[in-house]
Order: sequence, then C-alpha cells, then structure tokens
Amino acid sequence: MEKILVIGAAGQLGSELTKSLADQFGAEQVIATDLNESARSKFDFCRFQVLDVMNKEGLRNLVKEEKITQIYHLAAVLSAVGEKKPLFAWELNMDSLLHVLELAKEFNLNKVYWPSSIAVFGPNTPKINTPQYCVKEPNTVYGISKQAGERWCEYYFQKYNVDVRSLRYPGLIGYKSLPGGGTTDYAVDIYHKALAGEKFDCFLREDSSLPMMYMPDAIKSTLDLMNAPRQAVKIRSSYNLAAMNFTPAEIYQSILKYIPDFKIEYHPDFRQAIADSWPDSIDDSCARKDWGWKHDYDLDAMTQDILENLPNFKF
Ligand code: AKB
Repeated sequence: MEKILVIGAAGQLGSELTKSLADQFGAEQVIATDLNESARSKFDFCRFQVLDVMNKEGLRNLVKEEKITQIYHLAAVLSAVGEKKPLFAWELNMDSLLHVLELAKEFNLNKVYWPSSIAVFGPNTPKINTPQYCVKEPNTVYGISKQAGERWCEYYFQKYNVDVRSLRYPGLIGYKSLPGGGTTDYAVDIYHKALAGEKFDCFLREDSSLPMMYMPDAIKSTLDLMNAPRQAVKIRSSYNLAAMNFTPAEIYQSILKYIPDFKIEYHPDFRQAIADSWPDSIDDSCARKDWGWKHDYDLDAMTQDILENLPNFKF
C-alpha cells in the first residue's frame, strides 16, 4: 500500500493536489507537511505535520518512521521572491530537492514528484511553441534552480533508478489559495480584485503573453503523469506542459464579459523582465504522446468557473 508524503502542502498547488491524493489513495495514506503550523486548518481531511524541508534529519526520520513510499516535493521559492532573495532561493530550491532524491535512493521509494516550470527557459529560447528540447539559458535564480533540478532528477533516474517524474508547469491559476510570489500570479490576483469591485493594478504590460493553466488541469496532469506506467514516462528531466496562453489585456476582456465595470491599469515593475524572458507558448506534444495529456480549460471556461466559485470559497 502506498504512503504519500506531501512537502510544501499548503502552497497553491499543494492545497488542491493533497486533497486529490487523499481521494485517490485514502486519507489515512497521506501526510501533508508545511513549514507553518497555521497551515493545519487547511488539512482537516488528512494528517498534517509541521516540517522544515531543510531539516534533513527531521525529513529522514519522518520518511523512515512512516514508511513513506512516495514523496511529492512542492516546497519552493518562486520567481519574483527568488529575485529578492537569490541565495536563499537557490539554497532552499536545490538543497531540499537533493535531500528528497537522496532519501528516495536510500529508502528505495516507489516514486517522487517534483515540479519544474517554464522558468527553465530564457531570453535565447524560441518564444513561440517552445520545444521540449531547445536552448535554455534562464536568467532568474528560480529558473536556474529549476533547470539544475531537472538535471539532478534525470541523474538520479539514470544512475540510481529513482522513479522521479516532473512537469514544467506554466503559470498556475487557482482560486483556493492566495498567490505565492510568482510572476504569473497577477492572473490569480485579478479575479480577487474584480470580485471585490476594485481596480486592478497590473505589474505586467497589457501585451505580455504567457503560458497559463487552470488548477484542475494542473492537478489532472500531475496525477496522470504519476499514474502512468513507468515505461510510458520517457522524459526524466521534466515534460513541457501547456493549456492556454494569454496577455493581461485578454484576461481582462474575459472578466469584463461578467463584470462590465471592472477597471485595470498597467504599471509594469521588475517582474516584466522576468515575463519577457519566458516563452509566449509551449509545445507539449511529448506529454500528449507519451502519457496522453489533454487539457480541459481555456481562458473563458476558467474565468466562468472562478467567478462562479470564488465568492463562496472560505479561506
Ligand atoms: C512563477 O511565476 O514564478 C511561477 C512559475 C511560472 O513557475 N508561477
């Protein structure tokens, strides 16, 4: 029987993925962990434990005592915060992944999941339909850490047979948690402001196109990859993954269909340079071919779902 450890469970992805894992494996088989005790209230459906992923011994004891068989390692410093605290971002993003990969090797874990990002691409990468394999020269600490992390994942798979799987997420948009320091987070915040009847100050230019994905698709892609047979997972660095691409002007137009008096202003800040270094759109044909990836949500379907559900959601 599988025993699943989720690290960084209270973040944007973890808040929703942990519930899906509990639904799939049974609530008693899942342990959610996060740095802060205050996250406990999010996990009334499964066990919760405070865990600092940088505490190598604490993590090792938990894996050993609980006979963990799979780790979902979601803790990371994202792009915008990473540029403010570069050395901290590097240390947390890299050391924590290496701790997890070492434990996977030592305890012969069945599977490890680790998210990568479109941030592995850089200004010299082809911007339109960015291929799986191409030049990657990321110029953010977050992107550099994700690129290095991908190489480590492939290394542990090839040298030690660790079954580690990974996706290069586009910007993830969900309404069940608040944004956590990313460049694509404007596309989460904008819905909160629209529903609060406030004007939205956008920190990106109106024509800044980025690859994006609605959270239910992100959860589906993660579970599909993790449930795929081992031989189907041919890429052991990280898979390109896509659903939709849009600019701030386009998401604004999509919201206007429901909230016609919503106002936006554009005040690009340091995050514009980060967005400019990332692709406009992604070629994810390897994921579609290898393990049957297919997205469900486009921009308008996402807008409708968020505007219907966010007002009733309790944080
Ligand atoms: C960020 O904006 O930092 C993240 C990402 C694209 O990985 N959402």
